[in-house]
Amino acid sequence: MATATANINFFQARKGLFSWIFSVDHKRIGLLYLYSLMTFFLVGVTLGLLMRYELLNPGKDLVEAQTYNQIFTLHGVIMIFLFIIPSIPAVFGNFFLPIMLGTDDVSFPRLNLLSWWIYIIGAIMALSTLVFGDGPADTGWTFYAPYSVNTTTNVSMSVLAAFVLGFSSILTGLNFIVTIHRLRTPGMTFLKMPLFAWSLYATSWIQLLATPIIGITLLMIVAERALGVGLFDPSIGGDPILYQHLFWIYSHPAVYIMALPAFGVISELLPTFSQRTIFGYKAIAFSSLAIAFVGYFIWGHHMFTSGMSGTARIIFSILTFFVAIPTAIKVFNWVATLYKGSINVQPPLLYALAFIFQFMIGGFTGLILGALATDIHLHDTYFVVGHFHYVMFGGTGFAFFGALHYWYPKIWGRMYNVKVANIAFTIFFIGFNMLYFPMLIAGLMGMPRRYYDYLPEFHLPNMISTYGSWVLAVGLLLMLGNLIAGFYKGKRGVGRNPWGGITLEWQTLSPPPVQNFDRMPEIPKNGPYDYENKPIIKE
Ligand code: HEM
Ligand SMILES: [Cu+2]
Repeated sequence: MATATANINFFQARKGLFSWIFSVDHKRIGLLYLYSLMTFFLVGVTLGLLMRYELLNPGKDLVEAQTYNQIFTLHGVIMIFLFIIPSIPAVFGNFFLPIMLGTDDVSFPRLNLLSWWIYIIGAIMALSTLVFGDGPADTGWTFYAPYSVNTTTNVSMSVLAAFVLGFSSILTGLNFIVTIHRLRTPGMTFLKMPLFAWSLYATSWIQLLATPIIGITLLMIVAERALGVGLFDPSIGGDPILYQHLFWIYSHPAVYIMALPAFGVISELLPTFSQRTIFGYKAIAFSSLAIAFVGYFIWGHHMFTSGMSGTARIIFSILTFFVAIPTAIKVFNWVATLYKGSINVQPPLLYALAFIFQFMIGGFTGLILGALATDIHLHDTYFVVGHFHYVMFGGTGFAFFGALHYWYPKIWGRMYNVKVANIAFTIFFIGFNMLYFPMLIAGLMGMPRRYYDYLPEFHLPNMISTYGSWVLAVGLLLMLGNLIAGFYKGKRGVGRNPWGGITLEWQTLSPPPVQNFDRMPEIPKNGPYDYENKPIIKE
């Protein structure tokens, strides 16, 4: 591999917009996803801030009730389908999976480019509802029937967008599964794969098997709206509960499409910054598969108040508790990795620690919602809104930004300002918890979700939450500003391995050459996290 061109890095290879948007290099595609996904994320954040502003005081602050309904729906659609589902796999999976496996690209590079294009088309469709038809859907991101069949807002375009985006997700999953089976470098057995690769593997199977279900279900909504076929609307002979089953059969596993890659990232960050071999490699690897599997059988916990039989509700409740087991196994192993580690406090580690803290709040509030008795009280309250933001944003979102700070020097060959990153993290972390913890309290007090107004008794938690959203916005802007400043002014010469990581991406140049490696990577003999026999990486 050590040819003369091998040292041209992937930024230098070809220049110009077209060399990017038609690139089949997995690294460039990863960055295309990064830039587009961050743009949509900022749109979603803006909508979130608007909602929080409306909820600052009881009564109308900013927008009408109907506008508010459309804002939370668009916010949900953007955050779920355009940001958090693709996030870690599409950006860091694309960029790093082939490098971590010691190979030069994914199995189907053109399909990979196609999935980015499909993603962009789906995103444009989702945002086009702002100008076409009666405006963005007002159903909530769940599109529950029969309202979604009857409202005049542009539900059809929103669900078609989600349908199209599903293909992008499926193609990425397919690509990763084949890449992991076929392209591992000689000597890299399954049990020598980094845990990030394991997590992507489990995720990919969910993407491949569950996504078609939501695709078909959403098409049924379009058919129902256009032709009145009578699938979900009881006034024409349909069954709205059927819609809820079909929707959650995908959308619960989709929670693991969001969570598993984040677990994978955390399993990379902790050994690096504890400078210690990961504790319980196999347990972490196999628990990802267990979560992916059990995750298929618990969708009914979203429907405890929808009119399911008592037996079904008890079974779904018990099965929901089962998924806590493999998840707890991971948390124990992470904490054990930190224990007796030699901890090197750096920005990525801060994000990882915040992840563990916030994901645990998300997980425990999830158990409260999974318990049949307590869910009856909490269903459709702000407790749920607090819970899922802790999981998706406090969990996966923080893992995403941790990954960005971790792999930043590898991707761009420069280093951001660490001090500013630490300050930004602190503000972001405080803002996050100020924004969402009061939602849990408001929910316990009985405040329902999806309303633009509330009773005066809920004022205090709402006020704190809105102030928190401003603190969070400041932290977020500082973090992104610091990362962007780093592209232009960040210190160069970070070397191959600035953090002392042990997976293969740290053996190559920063930024990586077009072919990924300038020489054959060495696979650590005793598995991927053997800090006792850490290979010495020469510059
Ligand atoms: C600045 C950041 C954010 C703010 C201020 C914010 C705020 C809010 C608020 C106030 C609601 C509740 C609306 C209601 O029930 O009346 C909401 C709903 C929601 N948020 Fe966020 N959010 C933010 C970031 C995120 C992120 C990062 C995600 C996903 C990763 C997300 C996903 C959702 C979803 C799925 C809903 C439910 C929408 C629905 O009810 O259909 N949010 N958000
Ligand atoms: Cu669920």
